[in-house]
Amino acid sequence: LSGHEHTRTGLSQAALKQAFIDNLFYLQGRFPEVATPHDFYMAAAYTLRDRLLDRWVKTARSYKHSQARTVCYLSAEFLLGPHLVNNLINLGIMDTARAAGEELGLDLDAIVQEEEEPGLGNGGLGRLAACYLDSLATLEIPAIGYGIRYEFGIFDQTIENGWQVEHTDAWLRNGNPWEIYRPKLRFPVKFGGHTQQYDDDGHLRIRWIPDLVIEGRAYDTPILGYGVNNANLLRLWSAHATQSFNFQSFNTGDYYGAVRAKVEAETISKILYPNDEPEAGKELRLKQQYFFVSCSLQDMLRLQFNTTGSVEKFHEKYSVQLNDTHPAVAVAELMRLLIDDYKMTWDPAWEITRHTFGYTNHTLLPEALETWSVELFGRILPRPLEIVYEINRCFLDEVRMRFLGDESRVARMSIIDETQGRRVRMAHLATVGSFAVNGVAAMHSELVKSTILKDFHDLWPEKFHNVTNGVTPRRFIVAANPRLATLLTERLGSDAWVRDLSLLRSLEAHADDTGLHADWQAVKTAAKEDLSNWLGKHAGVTPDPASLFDVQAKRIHEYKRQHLNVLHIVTLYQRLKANPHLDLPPRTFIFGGKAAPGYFMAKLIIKLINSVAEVINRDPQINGTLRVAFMPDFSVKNGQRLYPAADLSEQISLAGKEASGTGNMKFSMNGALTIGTLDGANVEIREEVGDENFFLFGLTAEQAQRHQAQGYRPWEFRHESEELRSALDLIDSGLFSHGDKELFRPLTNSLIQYDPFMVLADYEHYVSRQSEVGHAWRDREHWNRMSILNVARMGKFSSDRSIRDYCEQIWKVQPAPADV
Ligand code: 26V
Repeated sequence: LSGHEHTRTGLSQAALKQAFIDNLFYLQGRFPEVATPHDFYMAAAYTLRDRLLDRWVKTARSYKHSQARTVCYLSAEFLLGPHLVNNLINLGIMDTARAAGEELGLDLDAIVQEEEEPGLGNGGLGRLAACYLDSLATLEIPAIGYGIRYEFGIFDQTIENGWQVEHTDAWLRNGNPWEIYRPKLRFPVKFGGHTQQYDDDGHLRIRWIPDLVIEGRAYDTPILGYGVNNANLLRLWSAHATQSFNFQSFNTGDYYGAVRAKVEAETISKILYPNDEPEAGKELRLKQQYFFVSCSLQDMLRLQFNTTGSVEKFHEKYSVQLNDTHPAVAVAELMRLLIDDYKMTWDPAWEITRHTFGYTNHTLLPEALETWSVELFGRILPRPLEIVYEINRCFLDEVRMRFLGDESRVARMSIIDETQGRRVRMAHLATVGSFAVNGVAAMHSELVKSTILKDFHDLWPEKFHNVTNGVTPRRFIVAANPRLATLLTERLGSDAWVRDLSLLRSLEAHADDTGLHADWQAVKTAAKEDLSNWLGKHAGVTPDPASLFDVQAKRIHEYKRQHLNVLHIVTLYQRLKANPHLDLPPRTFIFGGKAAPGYFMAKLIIKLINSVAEVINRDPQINGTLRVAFMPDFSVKNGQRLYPAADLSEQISLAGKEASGTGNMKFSMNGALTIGTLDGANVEIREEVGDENFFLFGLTAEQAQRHQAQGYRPWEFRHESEELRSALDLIDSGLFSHGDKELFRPLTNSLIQYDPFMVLADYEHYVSRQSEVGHAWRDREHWNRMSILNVARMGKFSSDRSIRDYCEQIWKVQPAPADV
C-alpha cells in the first residue's frame, strides 16, 4: 500500500483488495478458491464497514464539539434496502471496488446481488424513514434514527396458483455485517402491574411497580452521507429478558418460569406488523411501540444528563420527530421519565416535552388512525395512562378557556374518545404533545387541517406545516439506474446533480436534442431488457422490451385501485377480441406489491391480476399485443429493477386517499410518464413537470367527497357504460377462473354495490386517458421529450429538499460537517 494508507480505511484499489482478502480470511475463515458467493459478500461488507466506522467515530467527535442540536427520528419502520451498493456509492468507490474485484476475478454486481435486504418496514412510511436517514447524513445534520430490530421483517411473497403466499423473512439467518451490538447500552422497560404513591423526602411521588421488566439492547448501523465524511447512526432495539429476572426465578427453582419469561420478553421485537391491516388493537403492537420509545428516550436523556449534568435543556439539544402515531406514546413517556426518574415537577416537564416533539401524519383513512382501548392501554402501561389523563385534563381546560361553553368541541378534541368504548386517540396525543404537526404533501397537509385535525388547527393554526415527501436520488437513480446516472453526468458535465437534484433542470435545454433522444431511449431499453430477463426467470413472462411498460408497484389496497388498472386491461382485451385488426401499440402491464396477510380483498385482487395474465398471455389471438406480469416479492431491491424500466407509472388512487405516495417520484425520476389522479404528491409532480407531460384523470377530492355525501350509486355507472359492464361481466363469467363464476364475485359485487373508492366513477375517464397514452407512445420522439422533461423537473422530489424543509421549518438544526 502506498504512503500512509491503511488496510482498514484506505480507498485505493490496492487497499480495498487487500482488505477484502484479509476479511475473507480472518472473518470468514475462507480463501478465494473455496469461498461461496455469500462469503465474498460478507468480506466486501466488512471491508466497507471498517471505512464507515472510521467516519462514524470522527463524526461523533465533531458532533460532540459542535454544540449542534440533534434530530432523533423515531420510527417503528426503516425499510433500508441493501446496504452494500448504497455504501459503495456514498463512499465514491464504485469503480475502484469493481476494479479491485476484477483483479481477483470477481464480479462486483454479483456480490452486490448476494445481499438480503433488511425489510423492516411495510411500504412508503418505512422507506421514507430510510430516505431521510440518507439525506440527513448527506446534509451533515447530527441525527439518530431510532427503531426496532425486528427478527422477522416484512414477509417474503411468492405467487402460487395465482395467490399470494407469505413466507417468514429470516433476514438475520446468515448474520448481519452492518450492525454493531452495544452490550453496554441496555435499558429496562416496564410493563403491567400498578402504581403507588410514596413520600420522597417530603415530595409526593409515584412509583410504578410492574409485573414484567424487559431489557432493550442496542444494535447500531452506521449511515454514511453521500460525498461527505458524516456518518450518522441508526439505533435499533432488541428485546430481551433482564438478567435479574432470570436469576430470581432460577433461585426459587422455577426454571421453566424463567425460560417462559425469556421467551415472552423476546417476543416483543420478534416480528414486524403488517401496518396496513385495520388497527385491531393488538397488545403486542402496543408493547412494541412503548418498548422502542422508552429505550430511545432513556438513551437520549442519559446522553443529555451525562454531558450537561441535567436534563433541563433537553429540548434545546434534541428535536424528536414522530413518524406517524406509532411512537406517539413518547409524549407520555418523556413526561414519566422526567417526573418519576429525573424528579422534575409537572410544569417544567411539560415545557420540555411540548418543545421536543414534532409529529408527522401519514394518512387520513379513518380505519388507519390508531386508537387503543383504555382498558388495554391501562393494563399494559398503567403509569403512562395516568399521565395521558393528566395531559388531557390540562389540555381540555385550555380548550374550555378558548371556546367557552362548547362542550361538544371538548368531546371531539379529547385525547380520550368516549363515543365507542373509551379509547386513547394517538393522533390527538401526538398533536397536543408536539410543537409542530405536518402532513406529507401540500394537498394532504391541507386536508389534515380541514378534516381530521380541524379543531386543533382552529386552536393552534401556527402549529401546522407541510413538508412534501422526497426520495433519495442516491438509491433511486444512481444505484437503481447506473446507466441513466452515467448519461446524466455526461450530459451535465458533472455529477453534482447527485447532491443537488435541481441541477437536472439544465436538461430542459436538451429536450429536443436528437443525440440525447437516442441515448435516452437506449438507456431505457437496456433497463427494460434487464427487467424482461428477470421476469422471465421469476414470473414466467418475458415481455418484449419494445412494448410500452406500464407499471403499478405499491402495496395492494382497494384505495390504490389496482382493480381499476385491471378493468382497463380487460377492456383492451375485449376490444382486441372484438376487433382483431385494432391497431393498439403493444403494452406490457406489470404489477408488484404485497397484500396484508389478513386483507382478503387485496389478496383477491392479486389472484385476479394473475388470472387475467394467464388468459391474456396465452391467447394466440392477442399475439403478444397485451401482456400482463406480476413481479413477485416487491421490495426495495426489486423496486430498483422496476423503476428504471417503466415507461408509464400508474398513480391512480382515489383523490383524497393517498397522503403523498413516493413511488410516483421514483418512477418519474427514472423517466416514466405518469397517469394519475389529483392525489397526494401527484398534484405537485404535475405542477413541476407541466400538465402537458402528465396524463391526468379522475374526480378531484372535492368532487369525490361531494358525490359520496350525495349518495354515490356505482351501479349507475355500470348501466351507463357498455364497456364497463362487459368488463365486469367477463370477470364474472368465469373466463379468468376456469369456469368458476363465484371466485371474483366478492370483488365485482363490492364494486357494483358499494365501490368505496369510486373505481366505477373514474373508469371512463381513465380508459380514455389510457388511449391518449397509447397515441402518445406512437410518437416516440415526443414521448422521449416528455420523459426527459420529467427527469429534468424532479429536483423538488429529492429527500434532500424534504430534509432541508424539516431543518428550517421544524427542527431548527444546522449542519455540522465531520472533520476528516
Ligand atoms: C393504511 C391503512 C389502509 C387501510 C387499512 C388500515 C391502514 C393502516 C395503515 C395504513 C398506512 C398508514 C401510514 C402510511 O404508511 N402512510 C403512507 O406514508 C407514505 C409516506 O409518507 C405516503 O407516501 C403514503 O401515501 C401513505 O399511505
